[in-house]
Amino acid sequence: MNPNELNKALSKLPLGDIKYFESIGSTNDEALAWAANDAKDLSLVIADEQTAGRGRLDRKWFTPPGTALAFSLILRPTTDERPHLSRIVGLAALAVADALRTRRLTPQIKWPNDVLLLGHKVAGILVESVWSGEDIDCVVIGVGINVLKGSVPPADLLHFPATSLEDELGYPPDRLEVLFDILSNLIDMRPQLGTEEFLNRWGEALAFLGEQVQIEVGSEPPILGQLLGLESDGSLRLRDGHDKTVAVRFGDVRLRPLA
Ligand code: BT5
Repeated sequence: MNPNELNKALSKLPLGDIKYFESIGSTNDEALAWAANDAKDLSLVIADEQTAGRGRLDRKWFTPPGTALAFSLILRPTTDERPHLSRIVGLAALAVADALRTRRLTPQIKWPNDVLLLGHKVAGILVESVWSGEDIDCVVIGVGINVLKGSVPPADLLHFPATSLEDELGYPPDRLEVLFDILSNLIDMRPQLGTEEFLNRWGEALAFLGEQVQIEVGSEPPILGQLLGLESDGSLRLRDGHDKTVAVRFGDVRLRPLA
């Protein structure tokens, strides 16, 4: 990825500052440190390669050089956004999903933080916060997308099947165009974060809607139930085996279809 081309490709977006790295440990780590310092709203950290990319609970995220998108966007939430920060992961997932839809793909969001194409993971999102006392000062939205075939990790390293945009499209898409579309979607959708319409769009994009799923929460026995949709804060709503509606919050959760 060429930093001049990157700046040019993003010049029409109202971003803060941009930091580009040919290789970095994790863009989220860099963005969290920058956010705790003086980063402006909508500042971006992006890398061609990550050597210590992270998923949730310090699981590894693979970003080999020259093949993927790995970036972290810093948001300084407005007063209106503050009550809805648990929806930010949905904002990022919908921004990715919409960018794939414009390429005639059919993405689905595997709650809480994955984007799937035909049941295969093509993108993962990691939202982290910088706190100032009791309040969230900044939110860092980390996004990893498998763009070219070479970004897909070997199957034996995965718990869930993975794919790339190139595999699904049949041609290699331009990484910078995909990046532009995602950021532009996210910025456009941001003012709707607290609306019912946003929640409905997010809910409609969920994978396994109406299906039986299994959710593992930490080391507790799995919850089995029918996936009904989202609660207002973005928690997942299920109907369990006793016909009771239960809400599953974000955290140490893994969702799987009951195949
Ligand atoms: C995620 O976690 O899916 C969130 C990934 C976020 C990555 C971005 S890249 C930019 C920013 N900087 C960072 O350091 N992170 C963010 P989780 O749901 O915990 O899934 C992690 C699991 O996905 C791993 O345990 C692997 O099984 C699998 N995995 C790792 N790399 C993958 C890849 N490239 N494609 C598909 N699956 C992958």
